[in-house]
Amino acid sequence: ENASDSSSPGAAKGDGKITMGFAQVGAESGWRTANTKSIQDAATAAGIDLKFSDAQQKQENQIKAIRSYIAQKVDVIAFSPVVESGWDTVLKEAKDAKIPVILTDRAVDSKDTTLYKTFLGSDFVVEGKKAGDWLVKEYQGKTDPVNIVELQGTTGSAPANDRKSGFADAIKAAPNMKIIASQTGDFTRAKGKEVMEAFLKANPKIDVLYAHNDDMALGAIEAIEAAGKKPGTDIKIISVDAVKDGMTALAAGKINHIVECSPLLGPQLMDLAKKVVKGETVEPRILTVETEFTPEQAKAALPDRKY
Ligand code: GZL
Repeated sequence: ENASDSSSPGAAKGDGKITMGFAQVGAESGWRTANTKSIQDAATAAGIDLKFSDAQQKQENQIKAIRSYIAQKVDVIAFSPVVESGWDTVLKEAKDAKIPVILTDRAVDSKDTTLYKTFLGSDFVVEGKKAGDWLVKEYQGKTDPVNIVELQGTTGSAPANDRKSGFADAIKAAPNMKIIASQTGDFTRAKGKEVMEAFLKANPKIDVLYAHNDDMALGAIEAIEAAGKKPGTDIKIISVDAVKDGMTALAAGKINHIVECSPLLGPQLMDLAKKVVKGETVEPRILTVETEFTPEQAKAALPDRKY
């Protein structure tokens, strides 16, 4: 009797329905909220039975959730690794249990790529490069020193590592540009505000803020205004994500440019899950389609912005 054979769909419930265990990072930002909604709505639309957990941005909670999905013999596990390292052991346990794993949003640095079937998400190095390229163009022809402060995402996360390196590479084209301070704001508004307050106290001349997400940029805007400076004018701001609140600040000229990072991975994830559970091979890396916005483009996009 192989009813409990976890390679067949609906093994956990035996009703042919696919059961997915999803271990989410947390609820740290507007982007994450939109990402969670996209996953939950897409599971319902796809008729996939979703077990969902929020790790409050703690790796040990994500590992616990993945272990519980293995114990429940779900058909497929998907998650967005809060940081890049430390996943091999639990991914090996999933592999030994013959449960396929799909990575979404963030990547892992495991050398063994047989530990997961595919990675669906953005290229964060490209996002950082887009932000840097825009800044270099913005200051084209100017030779005065440009002092940049950087609010990094969660320490050790793929978006923080890659957005930092992509941006740093791009601004090498402008020798007058210098990152004078760089610190994590953990992708949250509160921390972004706190760190920006410290930047403002320690650095009399800040020309530009590069924030790895809109939530930290919005927190920084509060700090900049409290210091009696005009965000977008006295201090130019470039951010990443393009969530509604970020786009609203962009349209109002408080942010100067936003590089989009789409959270709407749900539908593609569910399609991939069905293929992977059937044992079909899928592309090892699936890139999200995304763009970037000026204030004018934000004004035009806002009315029908889904998130
Ligand atoms: C990027 C995602 C990041 C967002 C942040 O794909 O992992 O995490 O840029 C979110 O807003 O907190």
